[in-house]
Amino acid sequence: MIRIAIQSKGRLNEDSCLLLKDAGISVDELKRKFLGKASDFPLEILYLRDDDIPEVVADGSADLGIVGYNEVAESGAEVTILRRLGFGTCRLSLAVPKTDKYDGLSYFNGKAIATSYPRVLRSFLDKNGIDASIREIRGSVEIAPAAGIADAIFDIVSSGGTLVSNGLKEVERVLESEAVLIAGPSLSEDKKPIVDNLLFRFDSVSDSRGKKYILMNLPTSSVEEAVKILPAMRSPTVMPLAMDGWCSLHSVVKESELWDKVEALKKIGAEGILVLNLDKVIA
Ligand code: PRT
Ligand code: ZN
Repeated sequence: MIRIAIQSKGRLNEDSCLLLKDAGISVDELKRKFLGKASDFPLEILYLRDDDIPEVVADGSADLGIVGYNEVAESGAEVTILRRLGFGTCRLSLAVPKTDKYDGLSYFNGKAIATSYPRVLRSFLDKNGIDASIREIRGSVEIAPAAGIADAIFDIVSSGGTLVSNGLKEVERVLESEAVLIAGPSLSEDKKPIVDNLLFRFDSVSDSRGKKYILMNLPTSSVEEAVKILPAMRSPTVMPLAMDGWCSLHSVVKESELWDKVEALKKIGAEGILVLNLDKVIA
């Protein structure tokens, strides 16, 4: 049995639960309180505030955790990043009142910066030789300049909408973040195969995300061209059709490239193109 800590509510909860579900792990939602148990995998789920996850994993109370990289960096906890998970993307940035003239990092010398991420900010300022004071505040950091609490802020930015609506502008991107899967410094031998199995499942899920299965009929004479358009895991699968001179071609494409590829394939004679959802890619 292994234990994974995930956010109990908040921005990462839904995607963390979806990742487990897509990996074929069912958790009884009704029993979801503090500690849940998967019915079909040797896994316990510990639901916590995100701030607590790095420490709990570092001290071995949980074997794994799913948390924003920003929290890992701020905690300084001794954990290993096993995977970047591709959701919860955001950045930690410095922002200043939009009417201020900003001409580089020296702007911050002698200024007060409000943040919930003092450790990451301190290390960035020290590295750049900037002498600024840090006002640690929890929540609503973006109102600090207007409220006269600080001159600037250092906070999470995603779309940037919050900064704009508070009369601020982003001037330095300091740390890029996304949800990460973390592990503690020591994992007992009996738990390793379970973690490996879980990683294998997570990798299959992330390989299939954003991809589509595509199949079509194609004149045999166009196969060579089609292979150039559709480089699949090895190469597309080509199967003969009953009609002479035609074949059926199957492949996997990134959703973001789908329409460009479809257009190119139509130009070389592809017909009856079917695009299907891809459930899993098993390496
Ligand atoms: O209760 P708990 O302590 O568990 O949750 P929390 O309130 O501390 O964190 P939560 O749920 O807000 O965020 C969890 C994680 O999601 C963060 O640690 C980040 O890794 C990630 N994440 C991704 C974000 C955002 N995007 C985000 N936009 N966390 C916060 N925000 C905030 C941001 O601070 C800003 O004030 O959302 C606001 C809107 O952002 P804009 O730029 O889109 O306007
Ligand atoms: Zn939090």
